Amino acid sequence: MKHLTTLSAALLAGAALATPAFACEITLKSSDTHPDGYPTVEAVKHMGKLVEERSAGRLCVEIFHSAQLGEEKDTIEQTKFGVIDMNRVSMGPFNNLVEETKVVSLPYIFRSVDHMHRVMDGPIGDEILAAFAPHGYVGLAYYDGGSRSFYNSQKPIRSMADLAGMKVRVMQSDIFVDMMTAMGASATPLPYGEVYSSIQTGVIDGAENNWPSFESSGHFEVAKYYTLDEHLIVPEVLVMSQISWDKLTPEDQALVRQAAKESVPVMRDLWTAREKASEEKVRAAGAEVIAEIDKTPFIEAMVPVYEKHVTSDKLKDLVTRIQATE
Ligand code: GTR
Repeated sequence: MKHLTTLSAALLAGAALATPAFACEITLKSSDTHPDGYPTVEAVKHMGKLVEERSAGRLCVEIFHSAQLGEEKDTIEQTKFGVIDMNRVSMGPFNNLVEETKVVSLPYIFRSVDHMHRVMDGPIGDEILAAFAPHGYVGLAYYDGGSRSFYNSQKPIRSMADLAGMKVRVMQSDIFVDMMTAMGASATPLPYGEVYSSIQTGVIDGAENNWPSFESSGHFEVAKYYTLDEHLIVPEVLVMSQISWDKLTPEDQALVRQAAKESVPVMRDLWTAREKASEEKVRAAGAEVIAEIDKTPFIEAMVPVYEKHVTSDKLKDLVTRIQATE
C-alpha cells in the first residue's frame, strides 16, 4: 500500500519531478518491543521517512512494533542472521553478546541521564558502538531509556530491607540477576512480554523500569508501588544486521547512518514529553510513588556486582573513563 502510494504520488507529480520516485527496492524490517507511538518507535519512523525521502523512495524502513517479531533476546539473534534488518533494543539483552555493553548496564554507573548523554555522545559512545561490529551488528545510534526503578504489587519499598525476599523480574542479563541478589531480592529474568501476567498471577512481585515503559506496558495496573531509586540508566541502541548492511551500497549505508543519527534529537524530545505524560497518567491511576529514598545503601551494595563483571582491563578502563566524565 505504501509502495503504491509512493508510486502514485510520483506518477501524479509526473514530469515535474527531477528524480522520479520509485517503489521501494529495499525494505528494511525493523523491530521494537514497544507499542506504536512510543518514542523509540516514532524515532525509527522518523529515520525511515528521512531514508525514504533521500533515496527518492527506493530505500524504505518498515517498523514492526509491539514485539510483533518476537521478544528482544530472540529478535537480537534473528538480527544477527539477517532475518530482521534493524532492531531497537536495550543494551541489557546485549550484555552476554557484546562485552562492552555490560559497562553501561552496571547499576549506578551513570550519575544522571545528562551524564549518560555526555558519555554516549562522545568517544566512549563511539567505541562501544564500534564494539558491535565483530558480533555481526552495525551500531547506528543510541536512544534513551530514562532511569529504571522498582515497582511491585505488595508494598512500598522505602529501603533495601523492603526488597528482601521479593521476586523481581529483570531483563535477561547476568548483571541484573546479580544486582537483585546483591540487593537481597530474588531475581527472575523474563522476557518483557511476560511481566504483566506474571505480576498479575503472583509468579513475581514486581519488576523495574522507566516511567514510559511502566505506563505503556500497563504494569502500573498490577503493581502500584513505584520507588524512584533509579538504579539503572541503560542506554538503548539501534543496530542493523551486518548481513543486511553488506547488501547496501556505500552510499545507502551512509544515508542510513546519517538518518539514524538525525533521529536521536527527535527521540530525546519525544522521550522528555512522554516521561511527563506517563508519570501523570500513572499517578492519576492511583500509583503510590516513593520519591524520597536514600540511594547510598543501594549504591554501596553494588560493589560485588562490579567486582564480578568488570574483570578485563578493557572494561575496567571503560568504567574509569565513564566515572571520570564530567
Ligand atoms: C524498556 C526498554 C525495552 C526493554 C524493556 C524490558 O525500558 O525500552 O527495550 O528492554 O525495558 O524491560 O525488557
